[in-house]
Amino acid sequence: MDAYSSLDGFRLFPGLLDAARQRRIAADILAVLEAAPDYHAAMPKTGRPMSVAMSNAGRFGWYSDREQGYRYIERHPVTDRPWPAIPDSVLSVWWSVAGYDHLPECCLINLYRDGAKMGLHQDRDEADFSAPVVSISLGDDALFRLGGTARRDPTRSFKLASGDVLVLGGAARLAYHGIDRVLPGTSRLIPGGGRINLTLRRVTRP
Ligand code: MD3
Ligand code: FE
Repeated sequence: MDAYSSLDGFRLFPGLLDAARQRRIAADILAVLEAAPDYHAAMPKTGRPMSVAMSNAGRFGWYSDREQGYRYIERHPVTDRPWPAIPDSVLSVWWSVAGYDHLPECCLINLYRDGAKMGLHQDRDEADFSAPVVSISLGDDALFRLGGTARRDPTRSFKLASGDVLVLGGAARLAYHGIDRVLPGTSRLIPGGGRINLTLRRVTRP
């Protein structure tokens, strides 16, 4: 399979998902959002809402609020119901690229609408960094920034398009990364426009 890599463990599969698979996954995720509506998580301490709206599928969902900060929770913060299951259309992507023998436990759904972006950060709220994170991009193109494992390391930018899949394992698992901006009107996949990114994660040690 064709993959770009620079940092050890960073693999980009441009256009891995064809249009039919993108539509299947988008429809399955819209159904998850019917059962588990998106919300704006808040920054720890300040309570400032993030511009990206979120929801989750799987046993654990990623969440943050002013009082308790970043964490995984087993119930939707508003409905108090368990998160919906991760759709098979999404799990099949994990099995084809993760190279990891256990199921993901969280599918974080990031919904980027009008001007939403995500600052440079590390993903370190999970108990096991030996599992990779798999990211699926759907809808509008995004400018993605990837750095190193220290905040001051140099960064480089990539465009992520609908159907692109990223695998972050090895050293890349703890790399700083963010979304500088989404390019509106570059895809018609998501009703109402915008971008959806799915990140599949292991939360606990198997
Ligand atoms: C590099 N999401 O949910 S996906 C996130 O497009 C997140 O919504 C972005 O960062 C988005 O935490 C970027 C690509 C990605 C995901 C996880 C990573 C890159 C990563 C974990 C480690 C290093
Ligand atoms: Fe992240």
